Amino acid sequence: MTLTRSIARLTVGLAGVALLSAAFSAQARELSVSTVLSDAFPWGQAAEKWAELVEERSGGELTLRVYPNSQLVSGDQTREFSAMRSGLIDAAVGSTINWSPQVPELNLFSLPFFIPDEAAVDAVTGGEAGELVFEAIESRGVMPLAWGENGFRQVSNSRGAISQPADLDGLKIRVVGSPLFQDTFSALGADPTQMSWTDAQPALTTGAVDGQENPLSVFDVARIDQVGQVHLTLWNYMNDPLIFAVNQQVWQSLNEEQQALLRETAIEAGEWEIAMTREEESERLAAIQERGVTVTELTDEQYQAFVDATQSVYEKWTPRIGEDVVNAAQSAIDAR
Ligand code: X2X
Repeated sequence: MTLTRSIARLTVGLAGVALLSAAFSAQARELSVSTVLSDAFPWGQAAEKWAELVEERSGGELTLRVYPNSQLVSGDQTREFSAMRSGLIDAAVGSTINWSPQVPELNLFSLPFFIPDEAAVDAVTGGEAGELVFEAIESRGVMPLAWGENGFRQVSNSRGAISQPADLDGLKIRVVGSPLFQDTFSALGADPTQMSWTDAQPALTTGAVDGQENPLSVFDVARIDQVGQVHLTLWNYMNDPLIFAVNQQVWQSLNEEQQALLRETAIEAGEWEIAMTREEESERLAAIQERGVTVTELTDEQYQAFVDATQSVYEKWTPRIGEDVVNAAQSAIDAR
C-alpha cells in the first residue's frame, strides 16, 4: 500500500468516526418521568425542577419529559412502580404509598402515628432506615436516587368535625389503593374505600364518599373544600415522602457522568421541593380556613386516642415491612 493510499484511507476512516460521533452526540436521549400530580402541585413541580436541572447541565444531551396525572398508567397510580420496573416508564417521582404494594418496606411511612414530625421524617429518610428502604427498591429492579415530599396527610370530610375515633364511625373514606390504609381506617371504625386519585375527585363531588385524606398542598390546590369537604382535622397521622427513581436497565445504559448528573439533580430538586412544601404549609392552612373550612387540632389526649385505636395496624404491618426497617426508623425518631 502506498503512503498516499493509506493516508487517503485513514482520512476516510477518521471522517467516518467524526460523522458517527456527531450523529451520536446530536441524538439527545429523552427519558419519560411519571408523576401522579401535575405541576400545579409541589409534587409535579419537583419533577419539572428535576427536568430543568438536567436540561441545563447536560447541555441537552439528556432530557426528562414529565408525564403527569398518572397518564402513563391510565390513571392507576398503584401500577406506576411495576410499569417503571418493566421499562414501560423510564423514571418517576413517585409516592411511597403508591409503590408500597410492590415494595412492602415502603409501608413504613404509612404506619399510622409512627413518624410524628418533620425532624422525624428527615431522621428516617436520611438514616439507616432510609438506606434499607432504598436497598429494597433497588432489589426490585428500580434505582432510587433521592427523596421529595408529598407531605403529612390530614383527614377531611363533609359530615362533621373529627376529634376522636368515634367521629369516624361509619364514614365512607376514600383511601389510596394500598391495603394498609384499609386496616387503619377500619381500625378507626370508618368505612374505607380504595380508589385512585383520578376516581377520587368525582367520588367526592357526587358525595359517593364522605371523606378523604391528603396533604394540605393537595387539599389546597385541588380545592377539595369546594366539593363539600368542609371539616379538616390536622392529625399528621403519616407523612408521604416522594422518591425520584429510574428503571434499572435505563440506569445501566447511562454512562457514569450521566448517572452522576441524574442523581445530583434529583437530590437538588428533592431538597428544593421539600423546603418549599414545608414553607408553604402555614399559608395554605390560612387560605383553606379563609375559604370557610373548619380546622380541628387535636389535644395530646385526643391524639393518643387515635394512636391507641390503631395499635393493631402497627403490630400487623411491622413483620411485613421488616422488623429491622421499623427498628432502624424507631431509633432514628427517638434520637432526633
Ligand atoms: O392519591 C392520593 O391521595 C395522592 C395524590 O396523594 C397520592 O398519589 C398518594
